[in-house]
Amino acid sequence: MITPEQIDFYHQQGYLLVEGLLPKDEAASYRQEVHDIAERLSRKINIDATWGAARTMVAEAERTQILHCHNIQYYSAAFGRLLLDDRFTSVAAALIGNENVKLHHNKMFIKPPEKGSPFPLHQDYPFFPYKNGTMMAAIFHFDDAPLEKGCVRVVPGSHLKGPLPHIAEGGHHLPWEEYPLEMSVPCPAKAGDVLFFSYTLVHGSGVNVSNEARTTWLVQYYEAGDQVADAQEAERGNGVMLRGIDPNPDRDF
Ligand SMILES: O=C(O)CCC(=O)C(=O)O
Repeated sequence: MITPEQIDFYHQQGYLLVEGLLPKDEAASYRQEVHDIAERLSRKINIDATWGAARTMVAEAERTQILHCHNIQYYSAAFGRLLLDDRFTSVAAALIGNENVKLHHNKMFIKPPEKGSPFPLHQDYPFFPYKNGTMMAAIFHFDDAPLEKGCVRVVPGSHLKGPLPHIAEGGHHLPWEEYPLEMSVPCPAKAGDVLFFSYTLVHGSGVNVSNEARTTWLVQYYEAGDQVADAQEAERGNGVMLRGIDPNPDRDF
């Protein structure tokens, strides 16, 4: 469990790195699962998810890649179990301030060695606006993510500004001139650490220039009573209860 000081830090800064949420050997086994999924999928489809906007952050000659897949609980039961794991959901609930937590979606990322794609600074809000703004992300680190691996970077306290206008083209991102990547603070992490943050926190990441892959899993979740603010793309898995109950059930399948 986390301390009241950690909860206060989250509310003031918009993020919280929980160190050692998973033991290193367990993180290593999820790392292998993620790389195995990427291997199986890559035989059939292109799973590079580099944003159009990220392409302009690196020279054409240094073309980068990020391997990704959404909702990997459909590809390996290990992630179905981890989604419901009390070590994760207890922190998620404490930071949301509510015991009822719903999944929005999740996605694995492998930033390959020497050429792992960056993410321009952005909030997650414009991708899936919700009425009460309870949406959060948790990034599980399955291997070490120092600065040179293109670790996640944040602008502390930026969540307090609320939703900001984004440029939609090439992936919702903030204007470069006002929000260069350099204005953000790197959040290096170790295998087993989990970075929690609000979906109005400005964040991004740099290129992986190291000789090892960076392997992460991002889980996006919200307070179960929150509702979509406008029509948006349906996410497979959205609505699954991760903890507690749905206080307003409205469907009978
Ligand atoms: O994994 C990263 O480096 C950042 C991912 C991110 O910002 C996102 O998917 O919205």
